[in-house]
Amino acid sequence: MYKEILEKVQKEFTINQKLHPRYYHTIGVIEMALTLNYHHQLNLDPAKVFLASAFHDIAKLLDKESMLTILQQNFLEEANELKDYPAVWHSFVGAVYAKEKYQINDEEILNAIKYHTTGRPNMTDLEKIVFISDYIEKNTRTEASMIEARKLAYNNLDEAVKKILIDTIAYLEKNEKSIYRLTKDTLEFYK
Ligand code: DGI
Ligand code: FE
Ligand code: FE
Repeated sequence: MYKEILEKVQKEFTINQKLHPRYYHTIGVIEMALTLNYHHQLNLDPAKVFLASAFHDIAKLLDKESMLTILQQNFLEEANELKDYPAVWHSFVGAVYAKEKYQINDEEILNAIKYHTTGRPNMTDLEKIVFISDYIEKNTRTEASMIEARKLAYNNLDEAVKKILIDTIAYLEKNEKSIYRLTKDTLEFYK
Protein backbone atom coordinates (compact mmCIF):
# COMPACT_ATOMS: atom_id res chain seq x y z
CA MET A 1 0.00 0.00 0.00
CA TYR A 2 2.70 2.51 1.02
CA LYS A 3 4.49 2.31 -2.29
CA GLU A 4 1.32 2.91 -4.31
CA ILE A 5 0.38 5.92 -2.19
CA LEU A 6 3.83 7.43 -2.59
CA GLU A 7 3.56 6.97 -6.36
CA LYS A 8 0.25 8.82 -6.36
CA VAL A 9 1.69 11.67 -4.30
CA GLN A 10 4.72 11.77 -6.56
CA LYS A 11 2.50 12.03 -9.62
CA GLU A 12 0.49 14.82 -8.04
CA PHE A 13 3.69 16.76 -7.31
CA THR A 14 5.31 16.29 -10.70
CA ILE A 15 5.20 19.33 -12.96
CA ASN A 16 6.77 19.30 -16.41
CA GLN A 17 8.39 15.99 -15.54
CA LYS A 18 10.08 17.58 -12.55
CA LEU A 19 9.44 16.61 -8.96
CA HIS A 20 8.33 19.62 -6.91
CA PRO A 21 10.10 20.22 -3.52
CA ARG A 22 6.66 19.71 -1.97
CA TYR A 23 7.23 15.99 -2.47
CA TYR A 24 10.33 15.96 -0.26
CA HIS A 25 8.47 18.03 2.32
CA THR A 26 5.69 15.44 2.30
CA ILE A 27 8.17 12.59 2.81
CA GLY A 28 9.62 14.55 5.74
CA VAL A 29 6.16 14.94 7.29
CA ILE A 30 5.49 11.19 6.95
CA GLU A 31 8.79 10.36 8.65
CA MET A 32 8.33 12.91 11.42
CA ALA A 33 4.74 11.96 12.18
CA LEU A 34 5.60 8.25 12.36
CA THR A 35 8.53 9.11 14.63
CA LEU A 36 6.35 11.17 17.00
CA ASN A 37 3.72 8.43 17.10
CA TYR A 38 6.41 5.97 18.16
CA HIS A 39 8.33 8.32 20.47
CA HIS A 40 5.26 9.36 22.46
CA GLN A 41 3.74 5.87 22.31
CA LEU A 42 0.49 7.26 20.95
CA ASN A 43 -0.38 3.86 19.47
CA LEU A 44 -1.98 5.38 16.42
CA ASP A 45 -2.38 3.04 13.46
CA PRO A 46 0.79 3.72 11.41
CA ALA A 47 -1.26 3.34 8.21
CA LYS A 48 -3.45 6.25 9.31
CA VAL A 49 -0.43 8.35 10.23
CA PHE A 50 1.08 7.56 6.85
CA LEU A 51 -2.05 8.42 4.85
CA ALA A 52 -2.82 11.67 6.69
CA SER A 53 0.79 12.82 6.25
CA ALA A 54 1.09 11.67 2.64
CA PHE A 55 -2.06 13.54 1.59
CA HIS A 56 -1.85 16.59 3.88
CA ASP A 57 -0.65 18.95 1.10
CA ILE A 58 -2.20 17.04 -1.81
CA ALA A 59 -4.21 20.11 -2.92
CA LYS A 60 -1.32 22.54 -2.55
CA LEU A 61 -0.63 22.85 -6.27
CA LEU A 62 -4.22 23.25 -7.47
CA ASP A 63 -5.04 26.60 -9.03
CA LYS A 64 -6.90 29.15 -6.93
CA GLU A 65 -10.03 28.95 -9.02
CA SER A 66 -10.44 25.18 -8.57
CA MET A 67 -9.80 25.56 -4.86
CA LEU A 68 -12.45 28.24 -4.49
CA THR A 69 -14.97 26.11 -6.37
CA ILE A 70 -14.28 23.11 -4.13
CA LEU A 71 -14.54 25.33 -1.03
CA GLN A 72 -17.87 26.78 -2.08
CA GLN A 73 -19.28 23.37 -2.92
CA ASN A 74 -18.17 21.67 0.28
CA PHE A 75 -17.78 24.23 3.05
CA LEU A 76 -20.70 26.59 2.66
CA GLU A 77 -20.26 28.19 6.07
CA GLU A 78 -16.49 28.55 6.02
CA ALA A 79 -16.12 29.46 2.34
CA ASN A 80 -17.13 33.06 2.83
CA GLU A 81 -14.84 33.58 5.82
CA LEU A 82 -11.97 31.78 4.14
CA LYS A 83 -11.95 34.12 1.14
CA ASP A 84 -9.35 36.35 2.77
CA TYR A 85 -6.98 33.51 3.72
CA PRO A 86 -5.80 31.80 0.52
CA ALA A 87 -2.88 30.16 2.38
CA VAL A 88 -5.40 28.11 4.34
CA TRP A 89 -7.47 26.92 1.36
CA HIS A 90 -5.32 23.92 0.43
CA SER A 91 -5.90 22.23 3.77
CA PHE A 92 -9.71 22.34 3.60
CA VAL A 93 -9.64 21.55 -0.12
CA GLY A 94 -7.15 18.74 0.50
CA ALA A 95 -9.63 16.87 2.69
CA VAL A 96 -12.20 16.90 -0.12
CA TYR A 97 -9.61 16.05 -2.75
CA ALA A 98 -8.24 13.09 -0.76
CA LYS A 99 -11.75 11.76 -0.29
CA GLU A 100 -12.97 12.21 -3.85
CA LYS A 101 -9.85 11.44 -5.83
CA TYR A 102 -8.11 8.93 -3.57
CA GLN A 103 -11.04 7.33 -1.71
CA ILE A 104 -9.85 8.30 1.74
CA ASN A 105 -13.06 7.95 3.75
CA ASP A 106 -11.66 7.86 7.28
CA GLU A 107 -12.93 11.00 9.05
CA GLU A 108 -9.91 11.07 11.40
CA ILE A 109 -7.52 11.17 8.46
CA LEU A 110 -9.64 13.73 6.61
CA ASN A 111 -9.74 16.00 9.67
CA ALA A 112 -5.96 15.77 10.10
CA ILE A 113 -5.63 17.00 6.51
CA LYS A 114 -8.33 19.66 6.92
CA TYR A 115 -6.81 21.21 10.04
CA HIS A 116 -3.10 20.82 9.29
CA THR A 117 -2.56 24.53 8.57
CA THR A 118 -4.59 26.19 11.35
CA GLY A 119 -4.90 23.43 13.88
CA ARG A 120 -8.09 23.56 15.93
CA PRO A 121 -8.93 23.51 19.63
CA ASN A 122 -8.76 20.10 21.29
CA MET A 123 -7.01 18.27 18.44
CA THR A 124 -6.80 14.49 18.30
CA ASP A 125 -3.30 12.99 18.53
CA LEU A 126 -3.37 12.35 14.78
CA GLU A 127 -4.32 15.97 14.03
CA LYS A 128 -1.61 17.19 16.40
CA ILE A 129 1.25 15.15 14.99
CA VAL A 130 0.40 16.10 11.40
CA PHE A 131 0.11 19.78 12.37
CA ILE A 132 3.43 19.66 14.23
CA SER A 133 5.31 17.54 11.69
CA ASP A 134 4.28 19.93 8.92
CA TYR A 135 6.29 22.64 10.70
CA ILE A 136 9.27 20.62 11.94
CA GLU A 137 10.01 17.93 9.33
CA LYS A 138 13.70 17.55 8.59
CA ASN A 139 13.80 17.74 4.78
CA THR A 140 12.77 21.37 4.20
CA ARG A 141 12.08 23.03 7.57
CA THR A 142 15.48 24.41 8.44
CA GLU A 143 14.87 27.73 10.20
CA ALA A 144 15.84 28.23 13.84
CA SER A 145 12.26 28.40 15.11
CA MET A 146 11.53 25.12 13.34
CA ILE A 147 14.50 23.38 14.92
CA GLU A 148 13.48 24.70 18.36
CA ALA A 149 9.94 23.43 17.81
CA ARG A 150 11.36 20.04 16.81
CA LYS A 151 13.17 19.75 20.15
CA LEU A 152 9.99 20.69 21.99
CA ALA A 153 7.96 18.15 20.05
CA TYR A 154 9.98 15.29 21.53
CA ASN A 155 9.15 16.50 25.05
CA ASN A 156 5.60 17.76 24.86
CA LEU A 157 3.27 17.83 21.87
CA ASP A 158 0.95 20.52 23.28
CA GLU A 159 3.89 22.83 24.00
CA ALA A 160 5.07 22.31 20.43
CA VAL A 161 1.60 23.19 19.07
CA LYS A 162 1.63 26.36 21.17
CA LYS A 163 5.09 27.44 20.03
CA ILE A 164 4.32 26.76 16.37
CA LEU A 165 1.18 28.91 16.56
CA ILE A 166 2.95 31.75 18.37
CA ASP A 167 5.73 31.74 15.77
CA THR A 168 3.33 31.43 12.82
CA ILE A 169 1.17 34.31 14.06
CA ALA A 170 4.25 36.47 14.67
CA TYR A 171 5.43 35.68 11.13
CA LEU A 172 2.04 36.53 9.65
CA GLU A 173 1.83 39.79 11.60
CA LYS A 174 5.31 40.78 10.49
CA ASN A 175 4.20 40.22 6.90
CA GLU A 176 0.93 42.08 7.45
CA LYS A 177 -1.22 39.04 6.79
CA SER A 178 -4.49 38.65 8.63
CA ILE A 179 -4.90 35.78 11.08
CA TYR A 180 -7.75 33.35 10.48
CA ARG A 181 -10.24 32.87 13.32
CA LEU A 182 -9.42 29.19 13.68
CA THR A 183 -5.68 29.89 14.02
CA LYS A 184 -6.45 32.30 16.90
CA ASP A 185 -8.88 29.87 18.53
CA THR A 186 -6.30 27.09 18.40
CA LEU A 187 -3.65 29.23 20.12
CA GLU A 188 -6.19 30.36 22.73
CA PHE A 189 -6.90 26.70 23.51
CA TYR A 190 -3.26 25.59 23.78
CA LYS A 191 -2.03 28.67 25.70
O1 DGI B 1 1.48 23.91 3.20
P1 DGI B 1 2.77 24.10 3.96
O2 DGI B 1 3.64 25.16 3.37
O3 DGI B 1 3.51 22.84 4.17
O4 DGI B 1 2.39 24.61 5.43
P2 DGI B 1 0.97 25.11 5.95
O5 DGI B 1 -0.13 24.26 5.44
O6 DGI B 1 1.10 25.23 7.43
O7 DGI B 1 0.78 26.52 5.28
C1 DGI B 1 1.67 27.49 5.70
C2 DGI B 1 1.22 28.84 5.26
O8 DGI B 1 -0.08 29.17 5.75
C3 DGI B 1 2.18 29.83 5.86
O9 DGI B 1 2.59 30.73 4.84
C4 DGI B 1 1.38 30.52 6.91
C5 DGI B 1 -0.02 30.40 6.37
N1 DGI B 1 -1.06 30.50 7.43
C6 DGI B 1 -1.26 29.68 8.47
N2 DGI B 1 -2.25 30.16 9.26
C7 DGI B 1 -2.68 31.30 8.67
C8 DGI B 1 -1.94 31.51 7.50
N3 DGI B 1 -2.11 32.58 6.69
C9 DGI B 1 -3.06 33.48 7.05
N4 DGI B 1 -3.25 34.57 6.29
N5 DGI B 1 -3.80 33.35 8.18
C10 DGI B 1 -3.66 32.27 9.02
O10 DGI B 1 -4.36 32.19 10.04
FE1 FE C 1 -0.03 22.71 4.00
FE1 FE D 1 2.83 20.82 4.46
